[in-house]
Amino acid sequence: MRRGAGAAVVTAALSLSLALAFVFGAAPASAQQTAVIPLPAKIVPGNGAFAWSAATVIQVPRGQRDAKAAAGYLSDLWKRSNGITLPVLSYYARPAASAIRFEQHPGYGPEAYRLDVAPHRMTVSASSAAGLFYGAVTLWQLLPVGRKSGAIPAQTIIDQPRYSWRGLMLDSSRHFQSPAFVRRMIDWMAWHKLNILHWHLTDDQGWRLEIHKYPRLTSVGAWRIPAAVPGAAAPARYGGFYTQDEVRDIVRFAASRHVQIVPEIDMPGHAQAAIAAYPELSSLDAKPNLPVSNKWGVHSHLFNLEPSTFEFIENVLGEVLQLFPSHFIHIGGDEAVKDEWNASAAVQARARELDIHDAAALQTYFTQKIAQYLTAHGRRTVGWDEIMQPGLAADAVVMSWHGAAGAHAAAIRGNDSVLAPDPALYFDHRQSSLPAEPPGRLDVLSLEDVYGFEPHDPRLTDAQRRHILGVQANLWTEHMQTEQRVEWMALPRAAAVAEIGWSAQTRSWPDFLERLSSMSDRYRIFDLNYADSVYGIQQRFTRAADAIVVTMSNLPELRDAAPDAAIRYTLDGREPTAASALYAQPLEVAVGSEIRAATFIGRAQVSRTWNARLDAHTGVRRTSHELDLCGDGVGLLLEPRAARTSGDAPLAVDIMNPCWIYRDVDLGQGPQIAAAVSALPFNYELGQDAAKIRVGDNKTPAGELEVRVDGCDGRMLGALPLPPAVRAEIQAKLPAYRLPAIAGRHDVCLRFARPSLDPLWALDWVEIGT
Ligand code: TNX
Repeated sequence: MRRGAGAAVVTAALSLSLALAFVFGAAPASAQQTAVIPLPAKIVPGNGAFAWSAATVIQVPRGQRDAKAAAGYLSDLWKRSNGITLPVLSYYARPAASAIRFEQHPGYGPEAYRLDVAPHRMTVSASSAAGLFYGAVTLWQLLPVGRKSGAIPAQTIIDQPRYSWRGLMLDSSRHFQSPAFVRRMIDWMAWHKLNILHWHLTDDQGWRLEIHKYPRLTSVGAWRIPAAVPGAAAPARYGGFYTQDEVRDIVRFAASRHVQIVPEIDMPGHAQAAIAAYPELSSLDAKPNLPVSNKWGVHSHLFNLEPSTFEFIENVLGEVLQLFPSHFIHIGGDEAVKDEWNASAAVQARARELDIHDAAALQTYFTQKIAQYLTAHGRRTVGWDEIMQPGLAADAVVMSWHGAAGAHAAAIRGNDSVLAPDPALYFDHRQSSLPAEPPGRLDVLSLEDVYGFEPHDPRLTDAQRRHILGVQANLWTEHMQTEQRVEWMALPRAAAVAEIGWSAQTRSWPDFLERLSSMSDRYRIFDLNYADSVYGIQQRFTRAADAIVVTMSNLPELRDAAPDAAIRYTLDGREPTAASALYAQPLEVAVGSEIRAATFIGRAQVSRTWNARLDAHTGVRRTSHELDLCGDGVGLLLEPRAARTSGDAPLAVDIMNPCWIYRDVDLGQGPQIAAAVSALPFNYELGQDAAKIRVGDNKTPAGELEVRVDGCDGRMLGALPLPPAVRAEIQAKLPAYRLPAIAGRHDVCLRFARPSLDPLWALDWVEIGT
């Protein structure tokens, strides 16, 4: 498997490679005092320090199983991060000069704990197993990783979470992750004190949970043929599912990490994979023979309302309840467009029988029936905010994704709710505008943006506010083809969610960023493919006579928080170090040079190394990342199937309007234009919106790349005909073309005129030169 965005990014113009191994110095001293994420509620400094080494022992009172479990967890983490095994001993076994104690006492809140660090002794006290566990997590974070001994400043930490729901949603339908990956995710969630894994197991593109009673759900529903451009050979089938044994194993592991898994079986929409397996579930009167979908977006297929379908769903949920002991069961409810229900004679007949007069009320009926089943089995229903309709059961939980409004409306009407708003906590957005980001939604959701999300709405009364259970970020995986990419999209943004969900309302971005450096050490030790975007380097190249001018900068969110962050670089092919040249102003370098750069804070390298070889194309050739998009329809970062001359960076494209602007080009000499393009499958369900996409305005059979000035409907300077899509799957370089000379500098618009929606064309790079 390819490494996601940590992979090499190679362009003809530049070869960018993110070195996977990089040397880091120590984190700043102040951050090491209490570099805990999420920030504890209260820290009281003490006198002296606790000295620890391989001679330190962990002690638990005899018979306290929860204390022993937390102690064992700490010992295990410590072994993994520092390579030393601290024995877990019974309390009074032997006096120790350096002892860590876990003690269970009454009087603490459900997840609360207290940690006393004193010379010779550290003590974790809590009432619950979770509290003891979180005490262990905090204690572990006080230890710098990789060391064999050290001292922790004396202090008392008194801590408890702000919210009881601190979640991440993992979409295993759009792309499948291995059981090992899911366990690994639960493992790192635990050391962020994240306690809910909402597991999105079914959707139009795949049913991922083995159900014994309905084997076709996985033998058929777990597999799809991925989309390809028209005429291309069909790709190999894609899919996978979790066996019930695997699920039980994951659930057991999650319990040991105090993570509750909330499974989601989406209904009545997002049901195409199930309907592909069992067409009788469909709302179409003529039962369809549907494939498992290979498209993204909102699909039209809904479950019908026959008693046999409810029986099917209840049988499925019966097995789900056996597997998942969670209080909460998520039944989706989102994006159920009612066209099929409105068009179906059978559904309409049912509606008349039930005396229900509109389709929205039918969904309410649907939700209520399922919620009653879950209530009868002692569980609470969770659904996306579309379930919030009159008559919703009082104990149902509303998960708000249409911004935060749904959660607040739910709280006002007395339903518990979870904030999982789009876009604020939607981790399918890229986290910076740097070309190193993997595919995803184009709008940037930076670490700082996530950190700045505030769940509290001051308009709520105290009683209403208690209905806000917490926060959750969602990892929708349409564009996360690999596990490494899921990790990149999740980390470190999950650390910000942890802090929003656990810590008090006051937050400081510079302080968080400082503490994150210690967390990043942990990510590295555990070999997690976390994003270092916040420390990334923006580069720009321009031509100056025979030389290339290289301009570099850190992102504003880093400059504001860490004014001492600096870019260091080399031009001799060596790795940059804390002693390398400090970047202070644009560099003029010769064609053929190689530049390597990284961000440093003090002596510590905080970004991966970025590297580019500058050649004749540098500063002339621009990739889709260096151009502007013409509009803001649905911006995505997409990855064509084939290798390209611009390397692996995904292409920035607005699927509603594949059109780019190259700003400020000198057209005085009638320059040559050359471009490389890629054909992508157009696999989006857009409903009515598809009609808004301009197609059919092509003049040659496969369409052309139009070159215009004075706006995208302005004067046409030329049109580069496209090859058949199948060839462009391997990237097509369009023949060079000389533009007419027009005086002055112009914004050049590049847009695709095409015969049909599929394929979608994307501009890989364009070069306008003499
Ligand atoms: C909307 S959020 C969806 C998902 C998509 C997501 C992409 C929600 C309840 N539905 O099906 O994956 O947007 O960002």
